[in-house]
Amino acid sequence: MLRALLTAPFRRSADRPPAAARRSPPTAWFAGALPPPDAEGSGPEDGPLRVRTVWISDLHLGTPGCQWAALLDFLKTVECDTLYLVGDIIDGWQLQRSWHWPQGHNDVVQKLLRKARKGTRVVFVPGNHDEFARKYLGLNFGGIEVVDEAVHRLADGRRLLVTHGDLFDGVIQCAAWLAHVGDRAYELTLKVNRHFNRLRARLGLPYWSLSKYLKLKVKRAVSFIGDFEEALAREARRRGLQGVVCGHIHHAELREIDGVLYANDGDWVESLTALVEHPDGRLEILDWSERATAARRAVRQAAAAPALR
Ligand SMILES: [Mn+2]
Repeated sequence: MLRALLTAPFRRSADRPPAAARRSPPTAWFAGALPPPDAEGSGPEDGPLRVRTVWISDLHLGTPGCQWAALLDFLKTVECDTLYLVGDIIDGWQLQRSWHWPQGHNDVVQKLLRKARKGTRVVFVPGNHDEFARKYLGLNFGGIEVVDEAVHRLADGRRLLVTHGDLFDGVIQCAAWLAHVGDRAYELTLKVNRHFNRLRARLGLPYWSLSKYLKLKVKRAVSFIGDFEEALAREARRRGLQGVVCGHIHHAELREIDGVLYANDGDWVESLTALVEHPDGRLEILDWSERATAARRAVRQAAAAPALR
C-alpha cells in the first residue's frame, strides 16, 4: 500500500491517472538542480531519469534506519549504464546484533540484481559495515562485480577513484572498538530521530535529521569531516587522478579540494542522496528526501481522505 502510493504520482504516462487526480507537482520531487523536464516529455514524470553513472552508498540494509521505500523509488526512477554501490550496502555489524530484514530490503536487493540482469553494470565496493564482502573480491554475484576499489572514467575523460572511505577514517583505523561504540550511539540517535520525525510528519512538518544536525553543529565533528575529505582528496592526487567518490560519513558533498574533485554520495539512512553523472560528464548530487517528504504527505492525505467525505 505504502509502496503503491510512493510510486503512484510518478507512473509512466500509459498507466497514469488523469491530471486532476495527481497530487504532487512534477517539480517537487527532488531538491537538486537538474534541468526541468523538456516539452517532448522526457521528464521524470513520463519515464525513467537517464544518467550515465550512479553512485549510492551507506544503504545499511538490515537495519531499521534504512529508508528502503525511498531507495526503491529512486532505483525505479533512475536508469544508468553503470551503478556503483560504494559500501555499507548491507550492515553486517547490526545484523550480528539483531536480525532485521523486512520484505522491503529483499525488494531492494532484487531490484539491484534485476538492474544487473537487464544490462546495467553494477559494481560493489564493500565498506566497513559489509567488510565480510571483502572476502569475495574479484567475484561476481548475479552480475554484480565485487571489487576493493575502482577507477571511473567520466565522459569528459577525468578519472575518479571510487572507494568507500573507511580506510581514511582516523577513528576506524586507530580505534576499531571506538567505531563500534560510535555505531551503537548512532543507532540510538537514529531511533530517537525516527520517533521524532513520526511526530513531525503528523504535524505536517518536513523530515528533519537529528544526527545530521548534531554532526554539523558539533565542532569536532566538523573538523573530523574536513580531515576525512582532505585525506581522500590527497589520496586521489597522489595517484594522479582528478578526483574521488566515496561515502562512509553520511554527508553528501561535491566540491574541489586543492584542485581535486571530492564527491561524497551521502546515504540512504538520513539524507537520501545519490551522486549521478550526466551524459556530458557533469556530476550532481540528487536529494531524494524532498520527494520522500512529498510521498509521505500523499500517504497522509490518502489516509485522511475517507474521513473528509
Ligand atoms: Mn562506512
